[in-house]
Amino acid sequence: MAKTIIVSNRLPLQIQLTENEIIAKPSVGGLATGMKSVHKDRNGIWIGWTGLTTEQISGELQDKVEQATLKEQCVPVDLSEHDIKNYYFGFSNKVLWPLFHYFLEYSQFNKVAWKSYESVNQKFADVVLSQLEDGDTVWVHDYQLLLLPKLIKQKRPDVSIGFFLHIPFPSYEIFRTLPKRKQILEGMLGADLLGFHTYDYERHFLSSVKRILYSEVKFNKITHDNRIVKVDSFPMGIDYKKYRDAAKNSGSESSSQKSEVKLLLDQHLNQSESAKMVLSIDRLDYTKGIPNRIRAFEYFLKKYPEYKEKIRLIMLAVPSRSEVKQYQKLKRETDELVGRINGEFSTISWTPIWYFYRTLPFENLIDLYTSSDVALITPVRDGMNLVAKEYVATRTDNNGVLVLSEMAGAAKEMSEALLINPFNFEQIADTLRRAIEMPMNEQQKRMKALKKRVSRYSVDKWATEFMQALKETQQEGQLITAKRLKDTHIKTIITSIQDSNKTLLMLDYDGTLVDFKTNPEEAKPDEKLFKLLSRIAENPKLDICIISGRDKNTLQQWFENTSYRLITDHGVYYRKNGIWAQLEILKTDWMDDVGPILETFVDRTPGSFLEEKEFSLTWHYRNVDVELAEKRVMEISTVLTSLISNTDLTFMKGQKVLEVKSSKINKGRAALQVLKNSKFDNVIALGDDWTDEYMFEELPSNTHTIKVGLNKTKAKYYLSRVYEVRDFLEQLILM
Ligand code: GDG
Repeated sequence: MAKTIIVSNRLPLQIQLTENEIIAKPSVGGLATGMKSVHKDRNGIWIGWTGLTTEQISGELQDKVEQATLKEQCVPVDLSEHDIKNYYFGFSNKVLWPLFHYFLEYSQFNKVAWKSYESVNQKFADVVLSQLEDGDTVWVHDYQLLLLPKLIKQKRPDVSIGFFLHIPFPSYEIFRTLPKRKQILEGMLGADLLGFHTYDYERHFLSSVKRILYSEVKFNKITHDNRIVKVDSFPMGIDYKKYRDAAKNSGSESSSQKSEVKLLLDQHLNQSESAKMVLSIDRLDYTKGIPNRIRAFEYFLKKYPEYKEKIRLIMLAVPSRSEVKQYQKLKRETDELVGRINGEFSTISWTPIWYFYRTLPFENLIDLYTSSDVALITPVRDGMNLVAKEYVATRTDNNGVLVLSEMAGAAKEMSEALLINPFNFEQIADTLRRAIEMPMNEQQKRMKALKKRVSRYSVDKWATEFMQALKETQQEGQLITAKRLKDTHIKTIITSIQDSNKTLLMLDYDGTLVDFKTNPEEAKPDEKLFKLLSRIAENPKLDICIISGRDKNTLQQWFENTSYRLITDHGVYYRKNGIWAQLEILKTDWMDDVGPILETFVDRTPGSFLEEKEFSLTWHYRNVDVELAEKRVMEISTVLTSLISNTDLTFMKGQKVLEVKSSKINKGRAALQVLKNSKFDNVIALGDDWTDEYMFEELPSNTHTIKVGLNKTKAKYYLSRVYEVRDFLEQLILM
């Protein structure tokens, strides 16, 4: 049975090593809960690191750990201390994490860490590939594994791969500073569906793809490597019922059952009618805006001194990545700030900030949520922020106020919260006051609306919707009307060659015989291609014809020493038996009228240029800012449409070019001219772009037409890449 393979840096397990036993217990984090329906209920497996390095579990222990994880439907990836130091701390947490959270100055690129990131992603790929069976689906998670989708896709193009990024995707202006930006984007684009928490992250990602890889992007679909990659936003939710039920139970405890934390909290709240509690919970991370929050709270106490002795900020900071220098610095800064403020404001009966630097058990977390009148969640940058949603879920009486940073992904969905800019202390202080003073009916109105959304879009729904979208992406991919060229079809083609007197093999050049290059001069034929073609040409039953939009001189130079037929300039010139002829008699006086108009666009569009070919004018825009180019292409199209109506001119949009030429020139007409009065009784035609569609359309219906790439086509078959074309051609030699 086909299964889903979930891949994340860490397995959702807590491994305990005792003297003679190893216990793997499922952990109960948000992701593990959300994936339950995909993982355990659907017989899936989860691949990731156990949290123990190779050095810690050498020898027999390793087998034991593996056995224990397998029992939980998990497969471990073995990582060494070196891997953790470099791949995890070095690249993931010292380069990607700060950069993706706009902490450009914290992002320190180094080669060793990058190499390790590459090699660990490969380790993950090896484990995934070893577990993959036909029909399986893979779902990769987060910034530690950005290269993994491509590594899997390269080996198994048939497998459907999803990827979800849990942190923000930064604006292009930030992302472009990453030395390995191209590799990172290409790695991600190995997936068929890419998910982000918000539309903004999706938008930033698409902008980087357009500007760095120059890939074609239409709405949320990217054409990359002859595949369609879909991008969408899926805001992650929480296990709403779990938090709601725990909050209900926490309210019904007798005082002897109450936890220590709860008793402490009660003590504060019972101090006076007006005693209020403001809560903040986060990992101790510089993205969470902890120092800013403390300073803003200090400012609040100064601006509104009437709240002294009444309001208390209770701050839970969970230890995190304490091996990294910036986290150590943040810890010192937080300790000092709390110390200074408590020193300055405390009275005998009141300390303004209760600060816990530790992880609390789940029940205590619930106690904090249920006892707090206000949740003050003010990250300077946060992918989503689940704490905000958990606070809402625990408000069983619909009271309480959520003050939330607009820099958290969650703010996009939680508009009924009081949204603040975490850098604006004035606004934070005033909003805190508003939250404390908010009338109960307003609190309840806002909280009800928040709860409705948080309960509806739970983490389970998030996972199910992602999987559903991935399935649809896969089905859309199958909508191409052409059939994939399989061995049985190749056999039929070979038989047709054997049964015919003479077969014409029409081959487009760029994108069919060689990969498309940004700089066209780099796409010269390689030695292997020359050999391949000359071996095919040895067969007396086959004639090769290269049909291309390239100019006569270039193709003549490249194929000077061959006897192939050549059709150049989209069908203007034809070489047969080494002699060139012009297939169409064409006028060029129109260029004097159209040229100056195109020049005005060149002047207004930095990076673009005009190429005057013998029979056409081509406006090139591959170096133009993508968005400006889109706008200009629309403008030029409008101008040209009215300019060339009632003429025999036409214009075509190609790969980052717009070409004006006579409508008499096209590969279809040219191909038919070659066939006219010819000895060919069988034709095979291959091409990748839409100019080849004319050829597929015009050639006789029994032609074996093969499209290269996954775009819509009139061809009967398709192959997805250039190397598959070469494999196919190899078989024509061996027949
Ligand atoms: C990343 C992104 C995105 C916290 N303290 C304790 C404790 N927690 C739990 C909370 C919550 C989770 O940890 C924290 O989740 P966040 O979403 O707030 O933040 P990150 O850890 O930074 O997560 C973030 C998330 O991925 C999901 O995509 O939302 O933006 O940065 O569930 O309850 N749990 C317990 N004790 C604690 O002391 N038991």
